[in-house]
Amino acid sequence: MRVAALAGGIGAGKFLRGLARAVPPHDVTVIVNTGDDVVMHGLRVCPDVDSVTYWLGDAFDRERGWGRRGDTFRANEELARFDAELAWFNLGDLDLATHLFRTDLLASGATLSEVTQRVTSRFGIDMRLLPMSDDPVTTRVSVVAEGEEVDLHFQEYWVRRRAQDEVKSVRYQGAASARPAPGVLVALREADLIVLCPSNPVASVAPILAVPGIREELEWRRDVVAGVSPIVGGRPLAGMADRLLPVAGVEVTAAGAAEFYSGLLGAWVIDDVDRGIAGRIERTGVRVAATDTVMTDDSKAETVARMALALVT
Ligand code: FO1
Repeated sequence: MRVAALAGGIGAGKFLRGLARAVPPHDVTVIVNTGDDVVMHGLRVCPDVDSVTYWLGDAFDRERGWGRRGDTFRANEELARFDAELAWFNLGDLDLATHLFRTDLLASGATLSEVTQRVTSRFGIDMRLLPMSDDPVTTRVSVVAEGEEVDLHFQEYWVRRRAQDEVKSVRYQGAASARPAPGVLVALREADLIVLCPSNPVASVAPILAVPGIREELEWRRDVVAGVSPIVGGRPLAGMADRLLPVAGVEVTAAGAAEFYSGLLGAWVIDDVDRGIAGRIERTGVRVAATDTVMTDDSKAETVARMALALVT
């Protein structure tokens, strides 16, 4: 049973821990968003790749919702003493080691795929993690701030400005000329199940779909594509999956998120509380199953993963 998963951060991390209990982890390829990658103080930071790595490596800080459990922020605090403006993106001391290691290898000519393989093996991860592309793709958010339209890096919008601005549009700079990372298209072509993790559709999954060839592969293989709704009862399952859906013109419901993936989904897993809208989604030609998708532990996540598997196999 070969599985390919399209993944963002928190929701994906939780789900993939369950998937690891449902199928042999060696059979899983996780294709991770890099659109929210950012260069900070000269260091390449890959928030979604690192989130999935830390979740699967049992090192994620579940309470904070990002970074490593037990981390300290001494370096960042010291940076703030030089200039508070420099320290808005909080890099933990342990987390910094990951960025130092990655940046150094990239500078010596390694690709992001190669670096990711080194990082995930250090965390003892059996799944294969691939960045969506080795080429730079940057999610940019156009917002109205103090009456003027400004174009921001995704992290400036989300962390620095706390996602408070009115969003006009989102674009994935560089995506049109990016190539899928080695192994991505083959993994999608050969998968018995392609799963869209319960991640933010606009911020996490859409950048992956924007890399030429990936969306097309899902369209061809629609029958084996199962998504897990990141929206439960009109609210996000984890993180900020509700944000930005309105910008894409769809409602913040399990049906709206399914609509966002129109033409790509064979099946859609929703939460029990959303059973009432299952018929609406089914009428668009998508198989629907409901379960408790609030993955408060690995065994619940396993149930969700098994449901996605059952819908396509
Ligand atoms: N999120 C925050 O809300 N504040 C931070 O200071 C912050 C720092 C940070 C550092 C490394 C990292 O990998 C992620 C970090 N995040 C932080 C999370 C990140 O901004 C987003 O949640 C993801 O990019 C969305 O998937």
